[in-house]
This record gives sequence, structure tokens and C-alpha cells, in this order.
Amino acid sequence: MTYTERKNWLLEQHEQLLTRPNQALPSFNGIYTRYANPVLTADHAPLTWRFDFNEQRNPFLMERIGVHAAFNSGAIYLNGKYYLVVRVEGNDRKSFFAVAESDNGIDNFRFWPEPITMPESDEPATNVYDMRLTLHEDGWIYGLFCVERHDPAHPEDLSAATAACGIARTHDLKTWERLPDLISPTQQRNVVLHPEFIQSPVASSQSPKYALYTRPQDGFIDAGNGGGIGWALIDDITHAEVKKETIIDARYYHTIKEVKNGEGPHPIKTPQGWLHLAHGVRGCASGLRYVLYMYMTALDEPWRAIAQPGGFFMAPEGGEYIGDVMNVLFSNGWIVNEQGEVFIYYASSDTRLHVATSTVEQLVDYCLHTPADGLTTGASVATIKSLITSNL
Ligand code: M1P
Repeated sequence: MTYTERKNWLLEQHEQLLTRPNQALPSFNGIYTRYANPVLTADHAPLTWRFDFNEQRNPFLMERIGVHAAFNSGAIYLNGKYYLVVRVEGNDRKSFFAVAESDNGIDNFRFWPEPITMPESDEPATNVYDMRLTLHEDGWIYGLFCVERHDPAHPEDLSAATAACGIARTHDLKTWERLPDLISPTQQRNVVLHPEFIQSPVASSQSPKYALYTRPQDGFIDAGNGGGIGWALIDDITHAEVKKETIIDARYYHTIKEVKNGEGPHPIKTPQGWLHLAHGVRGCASGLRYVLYMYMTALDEPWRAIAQPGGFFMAPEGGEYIGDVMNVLFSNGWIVNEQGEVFIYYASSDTRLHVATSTVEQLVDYCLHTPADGLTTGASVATIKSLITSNL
């Protein structure tokens, strides 16, 4: 193949991938629909990020910069388009954010020509990932994400790291204003901004507060004493500080969230309450297993659980089990359109991004009518038998 033939072949292959239609798969559980193809993979990254297209400098037309994964993605619906702020990971293990857009939310996602240049806060980060997008009622689009740095307390340990919550805001997903990182007594990952102001119950004369879903953790990996998903009110988002944190969705022994859990995207407001999507983690012989689960909180008190369907909502299936970090489903982005259709963007095994579709009505029904986890095998059998009886 000549240089030109190879270039044309590369461009053709890439275009075929980007324009490949996606097909809905039959939904046996009736709760959501999976699709045949991932919406984004590493191969979707623009060729200009990876190849030097100058024949003198690159006579073999080799890939100069490898992109390894495209996964955990924030999502937002703006002017009828579906936008993802994707965690893209290079062969060098560094993650960065890049915007991809589609007209229908299920296929033809295309990255913008350049990744996001995220301004640094006072202390530069080694790695950033997992942005949650919130169009807040203050008018800004916020992106909250994990900021990883080497742990200065353990200079001798090259794997010792710290996780903090980075905060940035934008109006167009192109230009970002970086705010100081969240100040918190513990490490934090999976921090999510609630879309509405909260009137402080303590003194209603005080100005309304921003609210965060948090995930306190003792170490970089271990939640330790961090009891689950927390709720914290923030006085000033431009100098955000967790002063008081209440656990609103706790971990439990022998459940899908025994080891840790974390809020996914910000919750969806429905007439029946706030719909939440989260991930739960448990240990097993092959390592950690990450699944997605849902819960609902009260409309006027988003911190108060009103429905906690038992077990997982989605777990890896087929090829989703395989990837860089096996046995993982993770979601930090979903979109509701004008028709009440919900597009759940979930990543499998820290490698690729998929979509599953449902509706607000179906997800509320799922949350309100799926039995809670009775926490013992006896309770599970009793729940099944009561369904059998009602089917007689
Ligand atoms: O590798 C699985 C996930 O691990 C972390 O999530 P958590 O903090 O809940 O353990 C994150 O690094 C996430 O990006 C990753 O998908």
C-alpha cells in the first residue's frame, strides 16, 4: 500500500465506524433497552489526534499517539443535541476530557476536533476523570470530576494517590472556568452537583445553598469509614467546602454496594420524586464487581430516600465483562429529552461507552415497584413467594 492508499483506507475505515447505525436489542426485562454497538470506543478518537499526516515526517503513516479507551462520560442535552464529555484515556494512562455529539443519542457520535483544555487549580493534577455535568439553576453548566495526585505523605510509595473533587463551569462546553477544588475532611470521588438550590432548613432566612452528593473515602481506593453516598450543603460554589456531610444511601453487608458506592449523574426530577442512578461495588474472587443500581428521593427533600429497589439495575453482560478493568459497569451521564425518553450512558470495564434507553415513567415504575433488598436469604425467598401467590 502506498502512503496515499493507506491514508485513504484509514479515513474510510474511521468514517465507516463513526457512521455505523446502532440497533436496539430486544428487552426481556422491559425496564430498559440495550443496543448492539457501543456508542464510543477508543477507535472513535479523531485520526488527527493519533496520526501525523505528513509523509516526510511519517513515511509509514504510523500511529504516533495511542488512544486506549473512551468511557465514563458526563452527558447533557442542549438545543436538541446529545453531548457527552468523555473520559478519554491515552496509552500513557492519562485521562482527559473530550466532547462528542450526536443528533439522536444512540449513534453517529463524533468527537469535536480538539480535547478540552481544562485549566488547572492551584495545585496541578496528574490525572482527571469522570465528569458529572449539571446545568444548575444559577445558569452555569458545572463539571465536577475526580482530580488525582500523588500522595505527598508517601513519597516512597509510587502507587499512593489522593482523590479530590475538581470543579469547573462553562456555558458552551468549550471554554471552562476552573474553580478551587472542593475542600473536604476526607478524600472524595464521585461528587455530583444537585441541579437546584436548596433552602437551608436550619435558617430559612439564609441564602439558598448549592447541594452536593458526595462519596467520602478514607483512601484512594478504599471507602474505609466512608459510609456511602453523602449529602452536603455548600455556601459558596466558588470556594466549595464540605462542612457537614450526611450519608443518604448507605452501604450494607452482603449487598451489591457492600464495599463502596457512588452517585452517577445528577438525579432526574419527576413528579414522584428524584430518580437516582448510582454504582455499587462488592468484592469477589476475581476482584471488585461494579454494577449500577437506582433509588429515589423525595421531591422536596432530595436527601430523603423514598424508594430503594433491591439488587442491581444493570450488570455487565457478554463482552461488557471484558476490558481494562474487568467486571465493571459505571455511569456518570444520562439525558432526558422532551419526550421523557432517558438515555443512560454507561461504560463497560473502563474501556468503552454504551447507551441503554428507557423512559422516566418506566424508571419510576421500576423504583417504586421493585422489592427492596430484605438483607437475608430468608427475606428474598419470602418476597419471591409473595409474588408467586399474587400470580396464582
Ligand atoms: O475501575 C472502576 C472505577 O473505579 C473508580 O470508581 P470508585 O471510586 O467508585 O471505585 C473510578 O476510578 C472509576 O473511574 C472507575 O470506572
